[in-house]
Amino acid sequence: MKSGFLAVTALLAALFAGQRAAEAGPTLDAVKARGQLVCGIHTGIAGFALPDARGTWQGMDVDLCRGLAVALFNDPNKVRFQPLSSSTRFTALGSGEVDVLFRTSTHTMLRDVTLGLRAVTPYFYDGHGFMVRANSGISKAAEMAGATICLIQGTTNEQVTADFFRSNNLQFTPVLFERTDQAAGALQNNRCDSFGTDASQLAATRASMPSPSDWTILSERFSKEPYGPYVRRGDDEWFDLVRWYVNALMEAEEQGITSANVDEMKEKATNPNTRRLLGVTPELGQALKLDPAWAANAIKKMGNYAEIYDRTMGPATPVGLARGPNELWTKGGLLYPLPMR
Ligand SMILES: N[C@@H](CCC(=O)N[C@@H](CS)C(=O)NCC(=O)O)C(=O)O
Repeated sequence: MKSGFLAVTALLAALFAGQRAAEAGPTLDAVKARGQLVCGIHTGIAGFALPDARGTWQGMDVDLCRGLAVALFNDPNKVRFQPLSSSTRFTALGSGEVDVLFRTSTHTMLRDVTLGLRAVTPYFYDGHGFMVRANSGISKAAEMAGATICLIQGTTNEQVTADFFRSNNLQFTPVLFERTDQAAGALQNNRCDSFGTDASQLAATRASMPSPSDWTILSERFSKEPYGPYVRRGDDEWFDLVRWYVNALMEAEEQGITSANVDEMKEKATNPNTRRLLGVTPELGQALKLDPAWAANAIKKMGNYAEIYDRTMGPATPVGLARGPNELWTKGGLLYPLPMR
């Protein structure tokens, strides 16, 4: 009887240890020991990740990486950016070349389940579209029978385009490229009739054309393309951190906390949700093994979700995208931050 009890206890202890091992993960410790985050980003697209005239990376994905560096180190410069093409991004993450991807990457089931990675949480909602010459006479994709379509290798857009043409019994010829600038160049040189990619990427590509008004983005959307950060599978601690960091930026917007008022809110807030988010009470930071001010610091240095969106791709920028589905749920959009308690 006694040995049976001991065996059960030993089994439970082993199971518990196994569970703890699964929860703890090497990434946070490695990032802390390195003193720097390594973030996989796009090779160059306005609005998400593009070097400015001084060579400094700008864009939403870039700012999300910088904000994560602030949550970790209270320093937006403690991040190294690793540009990755669509076809190499997931293997680069899997092999440990980067700690996280913030790289215009759609959260799909098969990527989430089969790549040894995890899509964390959506931070930008988009859909696949097509861009054509304004004088092409094409107003909908069904008019592109026999067209040559520029696509980027290793993207969801490859499959979405093939699905659309096949399901409509239309022929098309794909021309595949590794980088966006190559596809945009081929489009301008009439090597293809259309460029097929996410609408935000089309808007950014169009804005960077010598004569944007020569190009039309067809109004139809052919897929759901929710962008999520990706991390390696099996590292729950790091997954949690990335997930709740993204959530915190949306939660800050919902609570009206901005880079301009975060200090005052921290000092004066009586709302327990605000006090928890800003680390006046320390439980959220403790749960993530971070400083209690992790979210307050990120908001102060990089802004809440709205501030990041507006300065990188909002209507006042060359990309010029309205918030649309990327508004908070309280304003008719899809952003629904989870409760932070
Ligand atoms: N959301 C798509 C990818 C969207 C995207 O990033 N597409 C283009 C931009 S049009 C690209 O990959 N460009 C490659 C590059 O320039 O590195 C996916 O997850 O597969």
